[in-house]
Amino acid sequence: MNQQTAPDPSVLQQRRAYYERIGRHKLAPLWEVLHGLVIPEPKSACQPAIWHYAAIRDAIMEAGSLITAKEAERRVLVLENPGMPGQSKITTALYAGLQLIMPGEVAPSHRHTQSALRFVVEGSGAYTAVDGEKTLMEEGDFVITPSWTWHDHGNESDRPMVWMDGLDIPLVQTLDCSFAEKYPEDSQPLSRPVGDALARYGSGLLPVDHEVRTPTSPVFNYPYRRTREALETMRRAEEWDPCHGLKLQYVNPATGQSAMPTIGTFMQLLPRGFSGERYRCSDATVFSVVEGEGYTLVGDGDAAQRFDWSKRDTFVIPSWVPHRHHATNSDAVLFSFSDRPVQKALGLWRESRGNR
Ligand code: GTQ
Repeated sequence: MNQQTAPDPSVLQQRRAYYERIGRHKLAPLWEVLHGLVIPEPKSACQPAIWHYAAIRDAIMEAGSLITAKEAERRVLVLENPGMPGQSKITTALYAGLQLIMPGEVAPSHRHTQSALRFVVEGSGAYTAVDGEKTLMEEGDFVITPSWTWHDHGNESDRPMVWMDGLDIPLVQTLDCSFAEKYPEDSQPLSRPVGDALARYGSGLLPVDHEVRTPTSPVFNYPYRRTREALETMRRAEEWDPCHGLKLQYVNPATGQSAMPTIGTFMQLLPRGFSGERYRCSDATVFSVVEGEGYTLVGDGDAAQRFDWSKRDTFVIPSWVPHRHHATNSDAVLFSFSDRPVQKALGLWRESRGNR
């Protein structure tokens, strides 16, 4: 761009007076803000951050004695991005939280236009019911609550369960299309047996007359057991991606698209000793550590931060921030989610590898 000389003070004064006059007509000069609006590359308020599970587990459990799941409706500690405090955002477009359900509790049924994912962090055997079907949840399972479906959660096991919620709350807020309502009872009636959706849609088969009516996957629990087995079998080919190790995306089997329309979900295996190459992408990404330990270098040079992580930790990498994953003493498995499907649908998504 051309170098410009600063205008003289009287001109600046005339402009200010002009801005004030046009302000009365609900007008504002673009040239004062243009360079902050149309920027050469993403510069987000979202900051890199990590939540070590060992450091926050007590606080999560304490919520269990301060408020019931029923009173809270959803007893969740929001994972607040430190760059956007008070906004209930983990990235600019997405929300995340850690939800606790104690044995015997029910989080009452409701529905909303926001889509939700659950990623089970600790515990075994609690359930989510979605649209008349219950699914029992195990660590590492990825469970979907599609937009506008009734859902309630309960724990009939004898141990607390904690899962990470990921929702497109900020995105829906930006678009002003939030609708929500409560079900008249705590629990919705069940109309299908446990496991029905997975059998019907998640076995490489579809009912012969299946029609795609919504963009969300009809499979609403992707069990970790199957995902882990896929990674374990695939690793034998020794085809490691230099940045991602071995990375799979969850898909809607009826469309081949992302399992959820607004949130992309992924699972990756980093073999022991893996040292990833530099990578960045325009979708800010939330990671949950399922197995193993390692670290991620976030940023470049002197400004780089090192996030050491282990099982159950959560960390977030903002849009376009370069990072490298490392697995140290064991294989590591990382679940992640982002707004990638939205960016892709709009032709906006970018990534870059190596030193670009
Ligand atoms: O389980 O429906 O973390 O509606 C935030 C909003 C969970 C839920 C959250 C919600 C839910």
